[in-house]
Amino acid sequence: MHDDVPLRRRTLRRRSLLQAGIGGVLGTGALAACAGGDGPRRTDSVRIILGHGAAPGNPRSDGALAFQKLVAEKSGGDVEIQILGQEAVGNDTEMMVSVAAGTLDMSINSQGPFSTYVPEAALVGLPFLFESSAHAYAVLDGDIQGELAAHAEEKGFHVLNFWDNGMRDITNSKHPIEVPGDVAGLKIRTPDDPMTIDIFGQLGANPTPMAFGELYLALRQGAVDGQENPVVNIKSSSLQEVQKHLAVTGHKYEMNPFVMSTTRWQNLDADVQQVISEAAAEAVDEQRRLMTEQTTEIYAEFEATLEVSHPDRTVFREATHPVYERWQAEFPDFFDQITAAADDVRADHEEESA
Ligand code: TK8
Repeated sequence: MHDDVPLRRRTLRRRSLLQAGIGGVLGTGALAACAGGDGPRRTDSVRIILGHGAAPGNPRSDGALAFQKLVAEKSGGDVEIQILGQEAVGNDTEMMVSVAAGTLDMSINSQGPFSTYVPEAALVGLPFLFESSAHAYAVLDGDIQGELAAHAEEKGFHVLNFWDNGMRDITNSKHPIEVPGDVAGLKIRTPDDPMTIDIFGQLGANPTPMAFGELYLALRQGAVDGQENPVVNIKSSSLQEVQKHLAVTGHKYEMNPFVMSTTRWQNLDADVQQVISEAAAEAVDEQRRLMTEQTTEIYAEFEATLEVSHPDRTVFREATHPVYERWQAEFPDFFDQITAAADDVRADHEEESA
């Protein structure tokens, strides 16, 4: 029976039938096959819902589309990724809750909301830990990802990989930022991220956590003076329209954890898991490539359209040093691990360019 069907595709179909009983979202073909009791049919499918918070044209959004296409190709159309972007199924914090509960299959989420479950992840955003996104990839893709993924698994998240949310800069509507003292007194929106709140509190700002989707209006109405994000996110959500000053501080790096509900993951056939892992590995490369490309273009554009300052980072690093001390005291082992890894990669780069 079914000798004409390649093994891999046959397994995918059989497994999708099993999922009908576990609450997976299924195509009608599978239901018909169940009802008819005459075995798997061509129309059986596994459908997986992927939520994210980025705007169309953002590398995260385009990377999600690349992932969707790769999964379709690799599974011969048997596995379908349905994307719900731009906070359509909740903001980052809400999507993390849904993935943990298993009511949302996957999310390309953000570092802060992820750190609610895996507190160590916030340390990826230690101020001035990384000099560039490339520096961060070299550190994160090694043992650090494994370590954070192990913690995440206990909380109900299977980590596929870490996408790039970029190096973060500050925008505001009040005045140019040249020295740390210029940040003091500004009402700055932050993500739901304890590290960012700590950094901006240390600088004397009034950090105001808020969902990303509410940010444009809050800036336009003056509910907050400014915000901090990579220029790619600023541009794809048009925040430059409602901000006057950009300070290229590169004060912290963030990754976007690509997570799947552990129960949903474990209930997938090994073949489907492999398709998803491979597609995620290829999609992250594409997303990082788009980030690099867009970042350069957008900096050039903003130099012409915004009041741009390039503060001395050494001064900002010194001003935020107490943040290091606090997080080191709280997570001594992971602090040592990530700062040592960052130093090693920096030393390698310096050696190469010497
Ligand atoms: C959008 C957010 C955004 C993040 C933030 O989903 O909240 O500032 O940088 O990318 O994840």
